[in-house]
Amino acid sequence: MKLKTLLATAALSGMTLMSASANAFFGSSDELKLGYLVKQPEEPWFQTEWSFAEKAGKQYGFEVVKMAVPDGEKTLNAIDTLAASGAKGFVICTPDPKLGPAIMAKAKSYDLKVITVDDQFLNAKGKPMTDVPLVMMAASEIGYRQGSELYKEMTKRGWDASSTGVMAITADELDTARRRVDGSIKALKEAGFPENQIYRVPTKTNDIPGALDAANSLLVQYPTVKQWLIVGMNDNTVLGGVRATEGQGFDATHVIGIGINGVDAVNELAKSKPTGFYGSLLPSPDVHGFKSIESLYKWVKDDVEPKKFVEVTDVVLITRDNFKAELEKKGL
Ligand code: FCA
Repeated sequence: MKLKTLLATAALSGMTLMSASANAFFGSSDELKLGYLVKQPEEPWFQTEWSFAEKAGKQYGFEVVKMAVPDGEKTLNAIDTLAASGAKGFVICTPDPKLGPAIMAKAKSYDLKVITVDDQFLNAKGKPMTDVPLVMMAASEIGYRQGSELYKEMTKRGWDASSTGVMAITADELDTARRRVDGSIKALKEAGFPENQIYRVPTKTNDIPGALDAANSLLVQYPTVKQWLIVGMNDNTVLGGVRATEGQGFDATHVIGIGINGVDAVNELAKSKPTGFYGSLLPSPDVHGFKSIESLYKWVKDDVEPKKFVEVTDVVLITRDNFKAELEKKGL
């Protein structure tokens, strides 16, 4: 074979190989592709959103390209990859709300449609980008419920409020987190919990290790507190707080933690013995996953403008007693 022919053949087979593997990754080329990008794929919350997005994909006949975007660089690269695969848009829970303008600029450059889920974008001035469609939980209300349930359980246990402290692990730079924690504290105050025994501590990272560090630094400051109520924006934050109390010798009867997300608390609630993690508020990751990508699909396919703001309000308290039944009811 002449060198020229050899090279041409090699180049051709290389190309076929490439497109074959691209198809294996992105699915067949004629099916509509929509991305679903999440900041923390390790959280069952986001895995649940993914699986319900896929359910929508099966129902309507589109492919969901699931991508993990733990930081800004990965997010922008993911958008390039999506565009190259021929996708027409994506749903995203951003790793940082301040990336909003950069994400939108890149998406626009490829003519991709964007729907945000859970965490709202912020513009350069730090203000919410209300023009980008958003599906999220009713943060203040669900937080308020957390505070009410904590107070209710404390009363049920007959604790003396004067020797009880509230450990509120905060993440104020994330608007949904700030609203949940503020809602929770509001409920506790309104129920009559002494305001000067509510202690706030910021977490550096939104995971168990970050919350554990924050909680430890708070616990050493208040050695006389006998019982703790734990407030935080999600299950992992509250779990970090509970682990810290355990490390300081508090047992399950002296701690009440109530998380938010529900699906991230299943292993904890299934433990053979109760822990300080009393329960969790289960919102609707199924609805978030399904609705967000369904409206993206209708936008891309039929040009139906999505609603700018969809607030999901359903929430149920799951504890060791009812978590299996409640999760089953939602098909989780
Ligand atoms: C934020 C939190 C997640 C989840 C979601 C609804 O993104 O980080 O754990 O609670 O809101």
